[in-house]
Amino acid sequence: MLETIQKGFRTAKNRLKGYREISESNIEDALRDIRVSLLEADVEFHVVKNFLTRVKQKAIGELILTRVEKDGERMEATPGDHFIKICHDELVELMGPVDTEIHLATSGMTKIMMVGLQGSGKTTTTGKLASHIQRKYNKKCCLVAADIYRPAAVDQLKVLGQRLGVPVYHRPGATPPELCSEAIPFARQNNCEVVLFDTAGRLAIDDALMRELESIQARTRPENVFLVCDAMIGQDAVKTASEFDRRLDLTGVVLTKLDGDARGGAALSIKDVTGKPIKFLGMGESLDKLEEFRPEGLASRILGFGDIVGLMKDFEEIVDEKKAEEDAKRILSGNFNMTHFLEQIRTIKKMGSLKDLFERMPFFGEGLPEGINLDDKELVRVEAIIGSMTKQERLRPELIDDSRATRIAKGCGRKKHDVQGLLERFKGMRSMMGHIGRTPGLLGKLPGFKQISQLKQLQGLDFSEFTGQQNRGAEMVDDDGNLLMPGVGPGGISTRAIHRQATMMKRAGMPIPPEMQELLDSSAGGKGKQGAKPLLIVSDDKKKERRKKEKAARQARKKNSKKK
Ligand SMILES: Nc1nc2c(ncn2[C@@H]2O[C@H](COP(=O)(O)OP(=O)(O)OP(=O)(O)O)[C@@H](O)[C@H]2O)c(=O)[nH]1
Ligand SMILES: [Mg+2]
Repeated sequence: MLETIQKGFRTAKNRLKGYREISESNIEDALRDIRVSLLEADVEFHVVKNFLTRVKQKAIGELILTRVEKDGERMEATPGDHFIKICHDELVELMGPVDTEIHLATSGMTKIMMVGLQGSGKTTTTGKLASHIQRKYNKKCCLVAADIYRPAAVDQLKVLGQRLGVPVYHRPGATPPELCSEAIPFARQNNCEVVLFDTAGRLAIDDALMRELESIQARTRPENVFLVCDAMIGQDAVKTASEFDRRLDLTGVVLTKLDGDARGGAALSIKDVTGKPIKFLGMGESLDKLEEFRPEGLASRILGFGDIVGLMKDFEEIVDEKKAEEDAKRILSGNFNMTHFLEQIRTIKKMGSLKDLFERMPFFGEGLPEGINLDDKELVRVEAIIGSMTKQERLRPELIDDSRATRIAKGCGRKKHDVQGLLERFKGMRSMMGHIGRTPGLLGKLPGFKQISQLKQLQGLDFSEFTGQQNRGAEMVDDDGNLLMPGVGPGGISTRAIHRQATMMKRAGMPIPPEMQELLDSSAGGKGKQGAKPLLIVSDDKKKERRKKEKAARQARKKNSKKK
């Protein structure tokens, strides 16, 4: 999503390359790129105009700090960076502030009314929202099937209710306003604290149905009236929102189908035009694909800096913090086996698709490199391989020799070299983690675990330096399309990767563990050079070579001793 807008900002930033300051003349081209991309993305014209005026005002003539010292490290910012920061702040201002709370009734039942055009995603969102409320507020929900016009509508909601394990109210023959008010005592009897009304859709705004909604509102006095809007309809979404708001005084908007090829214009205009906040984003058809709307997050995504905050939230919700810390300790002690690895994979799987996950990381701000296929099936494959290992093999992967690898491969329907490839990657990762982990105090600073918020500090740094992914994306997958860990490939851990790690850690104010320093010292001179010598050689070729040499040496020794 949002590719059009992203491209505009990227081009604009590039236009400012090479300039030492932002001036009236050099900013014009950049602003034009943004204007075109915003209009193409269907952002409302006045919104675009005002946005650009504000950006321009802030950007010109402001003193730009290009160099700062932080913790002894010198950091540089270009006028392009500065410009993007201004755009980011303005985007946040345009879409914010954050307002994702559900208004809860001070006493008694909390009522939520869902309204919107036909097919916008009301019913699906009703289900998603119930699931969200049960998780976040720990309140039991009840759904009300108040769409009596579309034949399958009631069944659709009942299926959702069943899947969520929540009661669904409907009485054939009743009118929608009757259904909604009757549902309140029904919900109470079922020990529910929140009731959600799924109303009928309309093709266009029509008066009869609008009056029906007004009548439901008058009879039930809902604390929340949410308009569900399909983001794909662009500017029309904004018009619809204005009209619904005029009649029903909306609490907020849920934008759906932002996972599709929506151009994202609605997200930027709705708040500005209607004054009503976007509360949630629908990011897919399944029940877990609802995100709380955070302008910061969307602004970062639009600008291509990834959505670190969103990622952190996902981690926090899914990963049990205490357990994560234990995991981290174990991983970092190098005392990490295949069973733990499998658990990690399952956690990642719970967080959604790999592609989703990666797209939200800052390293891939400019989109995933072409040709990279982040295949979720890869996780399934890895799971299957580990699944056909014996318990002992999982605990001590070093036991897996050639014949065991053949057996495991048969068991999961993969090739022997798949099994071996996985083992190599696993070992590489384990030894790397072991090296890093032997320094106390470092633990919480590694991303992915308890203090993942540390990542935030790294925002704005050049991550490509750390991951080495820029223009080198192809290294992320091997010949068989397997996903590789950055810096730790089947060829071992590369010198460059260690140097990148060290640079990142220094910048983040982390101490460099002695083991790592040792590695760095021993590779001095190799830094950054093309074809630098890998430090830990684990590739098959090299291993063979080494074994050959060792064998030759052994034989020579034998010969010598025989001679004696
Ligand atoms: N990709 C994607 N599809 C969605 C999303 N939300 C809903 N859908 C799909 O959109 C279609 C319509 O969704 P519904 O929830 O039935 O829409 P509705 O507004 O209740 O439709 P009516 O009751 O007919 O007015 C379904 O196929 C949903 O699976 C979303 O966030 N992303
Ligand atoms: Mg519906």
